Amino acid sequence: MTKRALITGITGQDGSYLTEHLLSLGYEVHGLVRRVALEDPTRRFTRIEQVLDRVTLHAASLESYPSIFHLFSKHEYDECYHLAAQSFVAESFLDGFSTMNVNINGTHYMLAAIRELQPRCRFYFAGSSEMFGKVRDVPQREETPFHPRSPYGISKVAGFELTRNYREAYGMFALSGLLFNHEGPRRGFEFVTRKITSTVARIKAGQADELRLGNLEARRDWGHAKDYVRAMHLMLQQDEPDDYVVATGETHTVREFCQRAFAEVGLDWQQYVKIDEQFYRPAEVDLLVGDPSKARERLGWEPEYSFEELIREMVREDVRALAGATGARA
Ligand code: NAP
Ligand code: G4F
Repeated sequence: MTKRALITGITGQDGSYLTEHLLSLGYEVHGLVRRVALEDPTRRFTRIEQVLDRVTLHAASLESYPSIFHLFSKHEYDECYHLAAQSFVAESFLDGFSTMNVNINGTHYMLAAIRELQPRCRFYFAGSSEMFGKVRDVPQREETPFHPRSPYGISKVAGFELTRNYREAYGMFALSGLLFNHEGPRRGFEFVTRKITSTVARIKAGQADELRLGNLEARRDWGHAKDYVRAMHLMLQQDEPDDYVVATGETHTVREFCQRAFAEVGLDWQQYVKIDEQFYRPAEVDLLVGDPSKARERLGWEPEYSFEELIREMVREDVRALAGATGARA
């Protein structure tokens, strides 16, 4: 029988890759979108334009329980992937209140509506390595205590605890993926990897002459989003609900990402990167590196992309997109 999945955050990086993955597996895919997005499809659906004729979109507000309740009264879902969130850490320092509102209450509304209307629907919560924050173990594992360093990280700890509590209290198949940073050519331009690769492309094309960044010493465990959405799906196929770290097990500095991205187009990063205090955060997460042993052993999950391949693809796609936009030859 065809499975039906609901994805919140379908217009985002992960939502778009997950949609393609589930469609390739024969799923019927539905997505929750904001009403404003439905009114402005050419700008808001850029990541899912290639699958628009194969998905069903529903306008709903994550800030309203009645809206979410109504969504679950229209169709039965086998699986729900709750990816929608204010996902930019730096923004959460500027507006912690709206980050908390959407990320915590939105998750609670989803869980409460599923419990009320479709308790057999399997629920995935998009947890984050930001929950480990000021890390207590290296590498970070499922058992590593949380010490979030931003309103975003705090909101994800709350979402994780809500999800666990619905699982324990009401027997729901509800779990969290503790996903480390994952990127790709569809990454938002505000995140450091895409900021770097898109600016590298503009510098190479003569459209920019510098790249302004904050902390170059921060270390992240960067994987490819295409690999990580496969893990989300695998988690919901297990016999029992459980939480999983998804990571590559490698860590690199922002400096190293810069160096490699500029080298892809034959440039020396040191000639272009300038440090700008405005991009430092009030509290930084200095080091993230995950231990994906549990995902590897129980889900049979392995990442296919290396760090080098990730950077190569991102730079290549940004160079190509720019050449297409300007009519220049690639
Ligand atoms: P993203 O590209 O920023 O996408 C976020 C999605 O959430 C978009 O579809 C956005 O819709 C939607 N959204 C935001 N606020 C909303 C609201 N108030 N109402 C309805 N929808 C709203 O994020 P991503 O990288 O795909 O990440 C997906 C999830 O995984 C997020 O929960 C993120 O926190 C979490 N996560 C990401 C990473 C990572 O490295 N990428 C790692 C760990 C966890 P619009 O298009 O309308 O703005
Ligand atoms: O790319 P970032 O903004 O990602 P961050 O903060 O690690 O968060 C991402 O990954 C999380 C998983 O760990 C997700 F949960 C979250 O939703 C998001 O997807 O910043 C990465 C690092 C930080 O240490 C930051 O201080 O890069 C450093 N950085 C240095 N200069 C910069 C910049 N980050 C940004 N965005 N812009 C800069 O100019």
